Amino acid sequence: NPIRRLVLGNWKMHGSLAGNGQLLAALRTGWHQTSDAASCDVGVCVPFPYLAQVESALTGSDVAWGAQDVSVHEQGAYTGEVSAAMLADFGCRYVLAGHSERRMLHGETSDTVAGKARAALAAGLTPVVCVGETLEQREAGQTLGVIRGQLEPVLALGAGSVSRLVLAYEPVWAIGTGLTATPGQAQEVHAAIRAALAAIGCAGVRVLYGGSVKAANAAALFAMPDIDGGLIGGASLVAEEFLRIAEAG
Ligand code: G2H
Repeated sequence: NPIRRLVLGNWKMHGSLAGNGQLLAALRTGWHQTSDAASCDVGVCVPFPYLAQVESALTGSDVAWGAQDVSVHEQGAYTGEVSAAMLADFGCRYVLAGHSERRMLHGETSDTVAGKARAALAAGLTPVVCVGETLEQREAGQTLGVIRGQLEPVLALGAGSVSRLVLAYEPVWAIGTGLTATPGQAQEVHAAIRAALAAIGCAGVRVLYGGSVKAANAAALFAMPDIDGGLIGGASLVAEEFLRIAEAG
C-alpha cells in the first residue's frame, strides 16, 4: 500500500484535565515516528475545551491533534459554534466532519458536512469526513448507494479540495458496539470509495476505517488494500491500546 497510513483517535465526550495529562504524556513518550515512508501518522481528536492542554502537551511530539467538529461559518453570531480558524489557533491539524453521531444526534446533512470540510480546508486544516450506513440500510442492500450519496457533496468540492482531505468509513452498526466489520466487508466499501475518488483523480486520498477498532483487529483491517488507517474511538482512551494500534499502522 503506497499511501501513508493515519491512525486517529476520537476521544468523543471523554476526558478530564487530570486524566488527559496522563494519556497525553504516555502518547508523547510512546510514539516516535520514523522518517520511514512506511511509518504512519498519528493524531488525537479531542473535546474543544482541552485543545490548549493538548497543544501544550503534544507540541514538539510526533502526535498531531485536532477537534471533533467545526462550524460551516467563518465567524459571527453563531452561539456555541467553533470556527476552523479558532481550531487552527490551537495548532489543530485535523478535524472530524460528519461523524455519524453528529449526523444522527444533531441532524447534520451531507451538504452540511461538505460545508464543514470546506471551512476546515479554508483554514488549512485537514478535514476527516466520515461516512457510513446503518444496519437497516446494510440489510436492505443499500450500503454502497448510501455511501455514494454521503460522498456526493464532498466530491463536488472538486479535486483540489478532495485531494487535501481524509475520508473515514464507519459503519454505524459497528460503532461502539463491539461489532467490527470484517476486513472483507470493510474492504468492499473502501474499494467503492477508492473508485469514486479515482474517478476525480484523487485515488491517493486516505480512507480510514472506524468502528470498534482495537489492537486485536487493527492489523487485519489495515492489511486490506484500500484501508489506509483507522479512526479509533473507545480504544484511543487507553494509551497502551492506542499505541499498539498505531504500531499496526
Ligand atoms: C467510531 C469509532 C471512532 P469506536 O465512532 O470514531 O468509535 O472505535 O468506539 O467504535
